[in-house]
Amino acid sequence: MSKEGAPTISVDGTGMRIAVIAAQWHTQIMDGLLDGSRRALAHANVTNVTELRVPGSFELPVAAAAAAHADYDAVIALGVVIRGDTPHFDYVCSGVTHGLTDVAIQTRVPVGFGVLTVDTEDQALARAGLADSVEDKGAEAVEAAIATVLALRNL
Ligand code: DLZ
Repeated sequence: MSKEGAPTISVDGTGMRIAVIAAQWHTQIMDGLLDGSRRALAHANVTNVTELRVPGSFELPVAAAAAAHADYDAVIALGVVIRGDTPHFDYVCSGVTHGLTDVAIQTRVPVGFGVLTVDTEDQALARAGLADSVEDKGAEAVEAAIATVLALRNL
């Protein structure tokens, strides 16, 4: 998946209460994703933000579920999973992807999917919102979640 075809999303999240759940593996990349999410939240005028750290990406869904049940308007999930030599990568990616999807559907609280699932560290660095990155997936996850909160209000 590349940035080709991605929309330009401009959102106003004034008054929203948002939880950012971030894993801790791959520190430099995670710091980039977190900073990107903070920039996007500030840009969208969101001041009521709770940041929560969990050990790995596999733990993101349970924390996202707890946040969704704690009356947050949206949850942003941030993580980095880099392929290794064993099938573990596939299980973690599957668990976090299906888990976060379930949380959003079951609770109807939008979940921004800022989890990088990549083959190499370089691919993750390119998407981490760092000075040399070409993409900012932490910010994109925030923008998508806020846009979805606003969209659901029209139903
Ligand atoms: C075990 C593991 C491995 C091998 N790789 C990653 C990774 O690249 N990114 C990540 O966020 N977490 C990884 N983990 C940890 C799992 O997500 C989880 O924290 C552990 O399996 C404990 O439940």
